[in-house]
Amino acid sequence: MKTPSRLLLVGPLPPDLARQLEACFDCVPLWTQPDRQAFLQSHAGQFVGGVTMSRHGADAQVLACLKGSVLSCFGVGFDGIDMAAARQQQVAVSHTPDVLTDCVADLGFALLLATARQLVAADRFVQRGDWLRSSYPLATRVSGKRLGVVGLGRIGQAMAKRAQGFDMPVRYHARRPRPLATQTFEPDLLALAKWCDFLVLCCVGGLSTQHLVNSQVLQALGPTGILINISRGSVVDEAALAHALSAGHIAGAGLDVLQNEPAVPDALRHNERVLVTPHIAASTRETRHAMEQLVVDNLMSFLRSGAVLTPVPFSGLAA
Ligand code: 8YV
Repeated sequence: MKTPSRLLLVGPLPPDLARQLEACFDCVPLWTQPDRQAFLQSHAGQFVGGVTMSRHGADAQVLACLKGSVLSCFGVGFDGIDMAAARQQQVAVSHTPDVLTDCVADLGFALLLATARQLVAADRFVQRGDWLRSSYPLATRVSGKRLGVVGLGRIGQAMAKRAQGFDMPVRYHARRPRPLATQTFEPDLLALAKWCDFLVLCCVGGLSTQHLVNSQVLQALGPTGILINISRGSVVDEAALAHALSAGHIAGAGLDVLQNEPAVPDALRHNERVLVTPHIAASTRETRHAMEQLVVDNLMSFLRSGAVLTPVPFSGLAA
């Protein structure tokens, strides 16, 4: 039987969000159950809804347990959520788009600037006292260079908007052209990589984009090209990236996401031309707060009206 206030928490949540939910619901943590599968089966239909994060996702067992209710996800990425199962079980799935767009694009641009201008390595140079002995080597100009955007959704568009301020021509690759986009659509990713100086990944994760950036794309980007990834680690073939960097096929990479977070392959971690941040694109106090509020608002909206405010779309390349 459905308990009016029982809420399934798929994985640990940010403390402020957990506190907010605990004030309104009887929150049941899934990750502490000794037998996950047995728990989900025996509690099927007993929850008013569930909450997850992009990084926890939700598999078919969770969605079967939530049949006919709601799953509110903290994060815009839904590649970890089995959407086919959600459809089958008629679970309304929401995520947190829009509120994180600016911060993710800000970090994307920060990575782009920092990788091209070698900010971290330059700071280390000063800290080591090397400035007293020599000048820092020349870096790569950003202003006026060409930006290739993969996935022209909200975040891709926000990157393009920032690029305008740096006088950068922008082209984009997506599954299909965006009707209102002012930038040139490039249906061939290889051609885009060949054209641009910076290739920024803003697309969704999951099977549809797995290893989209492979050794051919990296070779096309070329020895002065820089790759920026603010989408999902799965979009890049990391072995191919490590090889491209060591062979000089590309100049550098700025990565906020990796395939097996928080593990970072040694070849990427110990490389001065690679800048890695620990998946922090949306991690500002202001954005996290807005995301938390949207998770709660989606849940409450579904419980009140049967519809969430920001439903997950069922297809598309852009996040
Ligand atoms: C989130 C993200 O903060 O929203 C997403 O999809 O990747 C991040 O920006 C994180 O996923 C929360 O789990």
